[in-house]
Amino acid sequence: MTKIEIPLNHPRRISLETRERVIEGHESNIVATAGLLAHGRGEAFDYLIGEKTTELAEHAIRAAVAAMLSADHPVISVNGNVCSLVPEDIVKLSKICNAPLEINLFYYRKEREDAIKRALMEVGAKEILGTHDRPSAIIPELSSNRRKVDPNGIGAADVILVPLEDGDRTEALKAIGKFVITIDLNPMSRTAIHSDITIVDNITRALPLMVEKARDMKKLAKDELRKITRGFDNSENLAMSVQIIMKHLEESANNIGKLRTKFKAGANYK
Ligand code: PTJ
Repeated sequence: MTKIEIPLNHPRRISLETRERVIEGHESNIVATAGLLAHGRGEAFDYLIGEKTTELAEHAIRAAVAAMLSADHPVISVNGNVCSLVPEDIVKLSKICNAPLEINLFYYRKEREDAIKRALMEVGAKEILGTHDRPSAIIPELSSNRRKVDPNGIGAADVILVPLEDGDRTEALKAIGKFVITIDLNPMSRTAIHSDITIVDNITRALPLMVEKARDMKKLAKDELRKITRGFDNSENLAMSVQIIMKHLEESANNIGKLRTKFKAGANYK
């Protein structure tokens, strides 16, 4: 096991602990090797948005939770990264929204499916869809491993939460008429662009907020929930997310000199 001790006062402790969790997930077969790379890409975009949940993301979370609570058949798709980063919260959200969990892997291996199922069961999941022992249907628009779906899960769903998803599958889900919600730190990814609602935030911050919001909003009438979802504009959301990145980069460019006060630049050069 790789486990390293991260000092409590380390300025990047949360980020390093999260990275450790993904590495452990990889060692226990939950996370695909490509999942390590995907996580690194996520880290880079998190840096660019300022490593905090923006008001925009909170707005998207509200619209997403409203869509899940007012759906006839909501489903949550789980991959290796999602399972390693937020197992407890994904199970909680599934229970509050009556949205079954379906394992759907790009890099399928039976050991990975088993490890993910075990990890979700350990934190309270009662039933997991999409496993090899269940019936399967096919998304015709897709050629990858992810074309297989559970007929009682994604196959029958009207609203699907697909966090950290690849672009082809998102497009295929849209092509077969699903309402797609994603969580993706990259507002320019194909998944972000083709989804109906994109939460541009780190899944580790977004999921606990979704659980909290779902608890609050569960008491709202379906009409009211639908109004919230209909009022959301994803193109505007994504354009403003890119603006946030640009503003953050501009501020960083202006402040970089001020940050270099600890050591005089070039002082050790002989
Ligand atoms: O477990 P599997 O086999 O299904 O594979 C899962 C991965 C993630 C490897 C697979 O879906 C994949 O290759 O995804 P992509 O195409 O790399 O897309 C992942 C997206 O998630 C990228 O746009 C990343 O920026 C984003 N991302 C990564 N980590 C986070 C994230 N978004 C939110 N929170 C994160 N922690």
